Amino acid sequence: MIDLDTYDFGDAFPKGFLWGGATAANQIEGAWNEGGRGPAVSDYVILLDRETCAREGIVEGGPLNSVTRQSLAERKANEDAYDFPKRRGIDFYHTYKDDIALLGEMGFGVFRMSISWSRIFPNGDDAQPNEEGLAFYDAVFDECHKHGIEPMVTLNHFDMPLHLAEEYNGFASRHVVDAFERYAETVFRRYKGKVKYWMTFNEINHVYANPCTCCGVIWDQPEDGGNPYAGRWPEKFQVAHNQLVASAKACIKLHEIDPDAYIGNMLCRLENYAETSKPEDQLQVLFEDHFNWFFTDVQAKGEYPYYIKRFFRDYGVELQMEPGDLETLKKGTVDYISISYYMTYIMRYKGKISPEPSGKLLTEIKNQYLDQTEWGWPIDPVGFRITLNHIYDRYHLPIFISENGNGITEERDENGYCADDAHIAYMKEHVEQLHQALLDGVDVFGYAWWGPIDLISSGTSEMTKRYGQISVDQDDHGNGTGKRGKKKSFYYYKKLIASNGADTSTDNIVIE
Ligand code: BGP
Repeated sequence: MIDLDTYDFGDAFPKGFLWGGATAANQIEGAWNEGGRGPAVSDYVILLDRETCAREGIVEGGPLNSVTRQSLAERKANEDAYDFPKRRGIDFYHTYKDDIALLGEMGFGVFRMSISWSRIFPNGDDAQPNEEGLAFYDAVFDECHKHGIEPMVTLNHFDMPLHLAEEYNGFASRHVVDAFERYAETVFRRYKGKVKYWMTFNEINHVYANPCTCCGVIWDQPEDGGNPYAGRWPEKFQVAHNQLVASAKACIKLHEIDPDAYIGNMLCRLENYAETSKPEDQLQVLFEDHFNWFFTDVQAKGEYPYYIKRFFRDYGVELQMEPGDLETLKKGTVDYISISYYMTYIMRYKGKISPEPSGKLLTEIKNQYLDQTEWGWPIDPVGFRITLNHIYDRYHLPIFISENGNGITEERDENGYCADDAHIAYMKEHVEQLHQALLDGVDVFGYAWWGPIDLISSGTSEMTKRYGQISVDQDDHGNGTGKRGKKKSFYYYKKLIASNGADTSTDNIVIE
């Protein structure tokens, strides 16, 4: 990782800074029933395009990308009646060579991706791993290295073998912790020397809002049709505990198997502002911060933080621990901190400790000083610098930006080109603030744009919400040639990377 002592604090980023992009298996691979892969929960998640959402009154911020016991049974019984976009992804399983070549052309030094657990163990807990699945990732990693790209691998990015979800309720069960440890050990041994950077669970804090997507927990749909994930704090924190133990076990294993590799956490960082200067609003910010930091506090410091105990008391959380859990958490800490950063939030005092809003994708209170994306996500580059300082101040560990970006709608020409100036503006402003954070002394060693190639949205399974520098000719329903194209942002990011972050100007972009 980067040694900030050698950084000259000039216009460019530190030498060796990792520029790149991030994806997830369930959003790109497709080939859901090929190569010996077993079914995953995400294979039963349906398209929620704008029309459907408007018709059914569905708003972002709820558990969009999940299933309940009832909806899963209904979808399994009537497979033909539904569109399951994550089954097709963008066909990366077959196109990875060309896709990685395009990433290489942009000058990527890092490609964050995830392994599909059910491609390695089709049921999640099989006696033997699936050799075809293991060989696929060998080929992907080799292809990355061919183009000078370091693969960075998330062990679990919103991914759960269906069998483990249906039979064991995902991370609600210790059986799944054991299965995860074996899966992690299998891939660590196989890819030793090929993969230097790992991370355990994507946006682990989403257990608050959506334990299904994040942890493979399938609950019953309440009879009143309400949100199955509202409240239920004792169960959610038990799932979180199991997942934190699983994360720590993976860290311990990697350090045993490959001492030259690094492993990090991955937190959806929610940076909060108080609505007013009222101390109570600021107190709410403190509460919300605690609930967000909680996961990273355990993963980086190796113990439960003091503040969570009050919450456990107030909400009747009594964790079931197994002997050795606390020692495992202590020993299995992460080597670096990784976050996704998309936006900031505004907090108003609610009269009691209440983490309910955390994990929601949209704030209830709009920030009048910020523009928003078409999906209503506030755009806050300065908040990015603030959050990086907060993280470094708290942990003093190297930081990797796992995700940052904006989803937009676009019109492409027949070559797949479009002038996606909104992506460029978002990147420019965030990279400039990231540079400021480096000048502040924050140790950041890499930046991954979310979705450098258009992919299936995590929240709604749309293709319409595009993040990529590389376009994909595919619509929400899977129509299109799948052909890749280069957008204006492709040339912008290429130029930015070539200058190691020094050239963020938008007026000298060369379209080749
Ligand atoms: C993060 C997820 C990603 C990704 C991103 C954008 O929460 O880690 O998987 O998809 O958000 O969200 P969306 O795809 O819903 O626009």
